[in-house]
Amino acid sequence: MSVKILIADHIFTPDGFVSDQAVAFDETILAVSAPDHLTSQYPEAEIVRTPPHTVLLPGLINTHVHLEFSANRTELTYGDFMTWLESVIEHRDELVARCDNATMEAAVQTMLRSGITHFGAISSFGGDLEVCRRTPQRVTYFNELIGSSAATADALYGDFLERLNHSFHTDPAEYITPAIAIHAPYSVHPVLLSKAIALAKEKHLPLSTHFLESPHEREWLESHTGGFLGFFRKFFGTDRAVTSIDEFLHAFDHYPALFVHCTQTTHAEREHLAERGHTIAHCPRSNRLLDCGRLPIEDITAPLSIATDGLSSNWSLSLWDELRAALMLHHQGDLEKMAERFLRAVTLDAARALHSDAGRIAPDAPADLITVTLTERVERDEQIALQTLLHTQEAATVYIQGKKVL
Ligand code: MCF
Ligand code: FE
Repeated sequence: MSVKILIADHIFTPDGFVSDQAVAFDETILAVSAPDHLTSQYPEAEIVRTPPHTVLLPGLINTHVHLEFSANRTELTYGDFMTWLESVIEHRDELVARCDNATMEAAVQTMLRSGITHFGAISSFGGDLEVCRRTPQRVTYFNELIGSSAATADALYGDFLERLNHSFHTDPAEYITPAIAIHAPYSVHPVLLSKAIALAKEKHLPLSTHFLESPHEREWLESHTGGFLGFFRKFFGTDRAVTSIDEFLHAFDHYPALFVHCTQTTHAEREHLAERGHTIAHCPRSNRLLDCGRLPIEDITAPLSIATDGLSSNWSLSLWDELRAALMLHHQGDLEKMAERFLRAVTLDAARALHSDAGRIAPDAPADLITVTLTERVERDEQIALQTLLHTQEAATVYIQGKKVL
């Protein structure tokens, strides 16, 4: 692939924004430097000049989305986690049946147009595999494991393994990586849990789990009471949780994973996640709609990813929309610093959680790049992250592995 030099007013690097610089890349980023310097270093390169007020960023990474639930608009009930979960069970078959490839492709396309070059797809059934194989984006394909009863554990594990194996057979032209998602502490039997974590560790697969999302979940795991008691009595004829918070959490101690939601964690649990090298994925709009509380991001020392969750608990799959919502939800704290932290949460920190070397504009990183063009000059350099976050709906151009896809 021939070398390109992309010149933009502002570039988001791992050290923050730099101005009046350029990036030289083929499939990989070669250098970040002054335009004159790069043109003499790469005299054959094609020069790409972007319009005034253009910001160059790493491609955005949405670590957590449920494509198979993309048909939902108004069917699922919001306002309380248990009510939502019951509505998922009631409408699941019909929602999944309506969610054909065209629906999922549209979801993936809107993500691409908004600048998402890589997403983590939580696959409950394997119905999204074809779409994930075909898309130009990178996909971490999280095969979901679920099953709380010992009686059905073997069958469910077998089904999970089959889907996982299926996702291993990829063409070199596809950008899909197989991975494992453990649904949640309340829904996965400890025997299945340890088998799946051992497998992820053995095969070095990205690993993810929903964790301490709702107050009901915490109450059920601690005291076997609350909203989940009625739920488990009704659907499973049981009245005891299969695991405890500590047992579940410690099962991940020797393999870093992506812990999604964590809205009901304690300070000590959040510290433990940080110590063990885990990443926390934050889905502020989903949390609000399912009444799960606010993740205290000011108390997180672990790397933070911000993700949309699925259309099962959101109205869009745009990370720009998600970041704007996060900025409003976390209404205290320095605005400029928070905006920069959020941009890092959808690039570098998200990449690490998905075992990717992208998410950064730095030499040797894969050339996953997007440009967004603001309509006017940003008066103060300290506000570039904030103003970009406030005003962007779609990317102007998108490169994945150096190839222009939009
Ligand atoms: O992240 C949200 C809320 N928490 C848990 N699960 C899901 C979410 N969106 C979709 N889900 C899926 C989940 O993957 O819904 C099912 C699972 O397959 C719920 S369990 C019947
Ligand atoms: Fe989710």
